[in-house]
Amino acid sequence: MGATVIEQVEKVGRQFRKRLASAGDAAALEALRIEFLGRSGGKIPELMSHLASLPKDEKPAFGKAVNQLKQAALGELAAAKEGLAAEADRTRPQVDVTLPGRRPHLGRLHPITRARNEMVEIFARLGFSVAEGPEIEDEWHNFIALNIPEEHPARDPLDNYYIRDDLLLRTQTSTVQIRVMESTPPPVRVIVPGRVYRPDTADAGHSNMFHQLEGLWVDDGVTFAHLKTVLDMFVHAFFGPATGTRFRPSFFPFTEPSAEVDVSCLLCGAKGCPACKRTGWMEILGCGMVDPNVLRAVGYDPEEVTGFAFGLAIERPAMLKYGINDIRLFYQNDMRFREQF
Ligand code: 2NL
Repeated sequence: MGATVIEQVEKVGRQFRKRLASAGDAAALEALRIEFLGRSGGKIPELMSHLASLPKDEKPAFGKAVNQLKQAALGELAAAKEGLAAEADRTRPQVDVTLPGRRPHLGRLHPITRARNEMVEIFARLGFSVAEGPEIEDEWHNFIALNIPEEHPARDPLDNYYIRDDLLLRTQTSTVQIRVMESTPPPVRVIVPGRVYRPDTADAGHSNMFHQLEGLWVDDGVTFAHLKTVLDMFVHAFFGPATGTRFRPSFFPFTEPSAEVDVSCLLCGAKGCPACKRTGWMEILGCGMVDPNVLRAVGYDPEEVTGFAFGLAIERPAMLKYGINDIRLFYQNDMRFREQF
């Protein structure tokens, strides 16, 4: 008889656990609590009604068994409740999708990069390839091979960024063309874009770092006519076919003869305005026929080959083309400026 009532307790226990396993929310747990532990009519308290019919010596063991089941059921219900709460916490959305989004800043090309790419593309169509080289240079590549003598004012230590007795930040990218000629027999047809450095005080038109694009074409029979044609074609491709060009005699140690090239003022259509100082023209580059001393310095024979070279600051045509009135805007990374390109 005793064994059967204990079995009764175990059966209610099994029932409770089976139902508990399938209770999926707080309401189901509460219904389970009322069904099994409810003060009036709960299945576990109800078991106690058997107590009266048991022999005296079996009562304590039976009472203990019912009590243990009650305590266990209470504990398991509480644990299940906690488990549900933790599960809800874990699956609650971590992101508030109703908040306004953060708009990402899209990257874009810097106007200097844009202008350089356009120039490289134009010269590539004329058969020029791109060469690059170091920004820290020796005096041979920056001055001596370029026919700039020791006493020349361009070599004044105060007008250069020397980083050691014999090393400086390059002041033009001609250094790379010297390197190309030193390592390649003629013909060469290269352009060299890159940063150059001069200790200038910054203002609307000057920066102690700017970007140069130099070009060089050396071959048997290259003449000033090739120089004029290539630069005219460049100006027309970059600024538009209606742009006028003007070649004025000039002087550079590394070219002879030398010239400076003006383009008709893009702002006033060559009528004369404050931007072109009422001349109708704006200077954009320097050029000339490579000096025989430079050809000899790299081991070329000036009786065999001739060449022309030119150099420009990328900033300058970029400012003219895009209507930028202060060179410093290029280097400040102000997004209000950058986003206009
Ligand atoms: C300017 C314009 C120029 C060159 C650069 C050059 C390079 C070699 C040989 C000869 Cl390897 N010339 N470059 C020529 C003329 C002008 O730059 O205003 N420079 C001070």
